[in-house]
Amino acid sequence: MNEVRYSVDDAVATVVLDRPEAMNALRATTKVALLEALTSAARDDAVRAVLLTGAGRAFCAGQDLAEHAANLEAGRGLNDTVRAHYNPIVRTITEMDKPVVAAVNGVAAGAGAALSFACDLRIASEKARFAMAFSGVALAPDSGASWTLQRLVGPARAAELLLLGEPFGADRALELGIVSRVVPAEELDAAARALAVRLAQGPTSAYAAAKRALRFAASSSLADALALEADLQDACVKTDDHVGATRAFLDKERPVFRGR
Ligand code: T3D
Repeated sequence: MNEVRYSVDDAVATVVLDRPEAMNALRATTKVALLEALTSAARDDAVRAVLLTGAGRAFCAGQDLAEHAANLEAGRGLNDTVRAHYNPIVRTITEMDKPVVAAVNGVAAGAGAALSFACDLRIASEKARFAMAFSGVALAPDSGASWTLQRLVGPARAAELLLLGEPFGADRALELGIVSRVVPAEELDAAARALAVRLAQGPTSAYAAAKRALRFAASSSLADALALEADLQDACVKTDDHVGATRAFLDKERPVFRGR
């Protein structure tokens, strides 16, 4: 049973949620496999960008509610799921030193939507739909949705989306700034892959620094953010990519980034 497919090509790790018969809903085995795949991508120096998508007509329908109901009936501690699975998955995506692209091919609901929000960039098929389904099943937002969504759309809209839970389509997601691009369904794979390959050919250390700076600045003072930027810049100016790109600019050539 392979609920998550993982492959590496052109320095891009592709992670595919693969339970199309259940809209790629996340049961425990799926979440374990997803964390394993993301951890492999984070640790592999040959990987310079990650692409996350879903098989079939869904991106991810969030928590598997059939398994969840069985757990409720068995009286098992539910918070284990959030702490043991969702939190490490989201932290692995946000804290890895390489860009992560979500190719949102279909419906993204609850924790599935939150997974896409944790990624650095989102590109959507015109068939994508988002549903902050947590309140519909009387649950609090998890998987970082309370943190990521308000940074994407602002606190007022995040409150509206999370409290009312009304689904919205790709065009609305584009208007809200949740996705950066919407493409016809048949073009999504190629467009998302091209974006991931472009990132994989970019200045990996500078991308890592940008991710760290953005994450830190989200909850720090300007003074602290300036201090971290200075430290990160100290590290970036020492990279071969920076030295080479500066030389290339002066020589009127295209830079080649090797990710070191
Ligand atoms: O402690 C904890 O674990 C809490 C953590 C919670 C995190 C969360 O993610 S809470 C939110 C959980 N997700 C939802 O509430 C979404 C439930 N699903 C839906 O609302 C709809 O299915 C969709 C909007 C996603 C898609 O609608 P539609 O009409 O396109 O498809 P459908 O017919 O509803 O679903 C197709 C099949 O997928 C269906 O199975 P069947 O009848 O063909 O055998 C459906 O049951 C299954 N499916 C969809 N979502 C889930 C699911 N099965 C299990 N869990 C799901 N989340």
